[in-house]
Amino acid sequence: MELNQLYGNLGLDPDVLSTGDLDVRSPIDGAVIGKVIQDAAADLETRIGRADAAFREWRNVPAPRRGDLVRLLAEELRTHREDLGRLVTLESGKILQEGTGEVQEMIDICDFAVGLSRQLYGLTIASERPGHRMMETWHPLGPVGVISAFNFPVAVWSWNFALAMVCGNPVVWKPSEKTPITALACQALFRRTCDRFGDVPEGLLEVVIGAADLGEGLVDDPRLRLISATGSCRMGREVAPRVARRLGRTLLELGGNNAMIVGPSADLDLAVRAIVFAAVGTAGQRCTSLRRLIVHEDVHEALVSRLKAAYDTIPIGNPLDPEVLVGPLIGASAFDGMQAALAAARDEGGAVHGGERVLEDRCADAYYAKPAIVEMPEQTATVREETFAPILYVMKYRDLDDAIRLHNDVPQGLSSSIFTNDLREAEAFLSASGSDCGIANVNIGPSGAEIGGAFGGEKDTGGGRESGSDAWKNYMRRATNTVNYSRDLPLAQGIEFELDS
Ligand code: UN1
Repeated sequence: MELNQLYGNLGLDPDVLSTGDLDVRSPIDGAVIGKVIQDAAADLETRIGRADAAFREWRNVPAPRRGDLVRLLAEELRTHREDLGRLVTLESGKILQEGTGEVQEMIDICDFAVGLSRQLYGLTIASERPGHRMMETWHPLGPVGVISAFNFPVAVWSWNFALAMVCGNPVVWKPSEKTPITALACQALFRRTCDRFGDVPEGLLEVVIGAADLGEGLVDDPRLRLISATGSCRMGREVAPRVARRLGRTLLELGGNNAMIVGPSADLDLAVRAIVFAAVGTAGQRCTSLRRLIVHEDVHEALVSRLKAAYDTIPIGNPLDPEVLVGPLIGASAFDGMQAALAAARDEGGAVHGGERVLEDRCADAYYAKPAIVEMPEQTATVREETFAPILYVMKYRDLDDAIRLHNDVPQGLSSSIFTNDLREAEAFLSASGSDCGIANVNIGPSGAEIGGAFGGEKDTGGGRESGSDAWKNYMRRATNTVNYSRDLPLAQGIEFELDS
């Protein structure tokens, strides 16, 4: 399909996309697919101001009515699932299945949010005072700043946006500089949604395009009551104290170093499929990608040789080709980071299988790499770091307690899994002394979570939870209300405070 036609379908003006000062390159071949206009600091002020003004109106719209707007957005997304999925592939390089999968994830969270718009429940709590009622009310929090990463350019934003909308909060969104066009497409689809809905304040969604300094502008602005940021642990370490300084809230979704333990009773056929999808899917550029494999010594050899054979036949290439399973890395620095990690792992005694650049002759300006398996003698410094590339470190264990210790002995705590048919092992892994991650699975890989659960992780992953379950509470403020319907004024804690009159 012609690029301009694709843009047109999504409501983007191709002329506007050719006049900007930021070149957007597709990782597929390095070609420029658009020139977008970057915001200046003054634009940021206007945008946050608009979101703040919109908040004053939107917070008073009943939540189910707010949900209706999200329902219409989901309709728009259903209509444009294929086109937006294709744009995700062009801009981020993930295969088309995953590009459209990401749009499906947006539709799913919108549907979830529509239901939620009638379920923003508070508790009623027994009061210790006679003739009193105590309850909790959840109110809209305020405008939310969302900072998103290139690897899930639209889904992670939508987790935040759909919930923020029904919770009554406008969003100011700073997408990755590498994927601004998908953000502008979401904005265009939302604009259409608003036109159909009628009577919505301007400023419910403001998109800010530009470099890190604009992100800092969001982080420091006290009008943005919540900053929801997805990215590296390094980024989180900068964002968290800055937001804390102004006593704002953060929701951080940072790095993962996700592992799988494979026990002696594991179904290896299933395990191989799960491992390959989790380790090489999205070219290893998911925060939930499988990076460490901890295998029982009885099945180690069989599993590793099957994995190597599978890796040797994985189709790598243009992610628009339906046969391809591994697309390009996002760019040169991702490839360099991968090579540096492999070199370091080699120095630490690792045996590297794969990892080299491929298709360089056909795509000199794109970075395709063969996914790597690295057999490690132990969990070295390199293994403990997250490298955003398809590298799978494999280690051996004998005793499950040791495997769990190794599993948890990394700074990050996002996602994890165990393959076992032994109930005791599975339950031990899920127990309080098992995996220390925010996501712990049995007999499925660590990636590809559904939207219904809370998504996020512990330790250096930042502690935030977004998407399903009760993650909506992040986007609201809780008021505890006590109502006295008696003719007395009893005080809590039985305090007597009588005036002489
Ligand atoms: C991310 O990589 O930032 O669980 C999010 C998954 C996806 C989301 C990943 N649903 O792999």
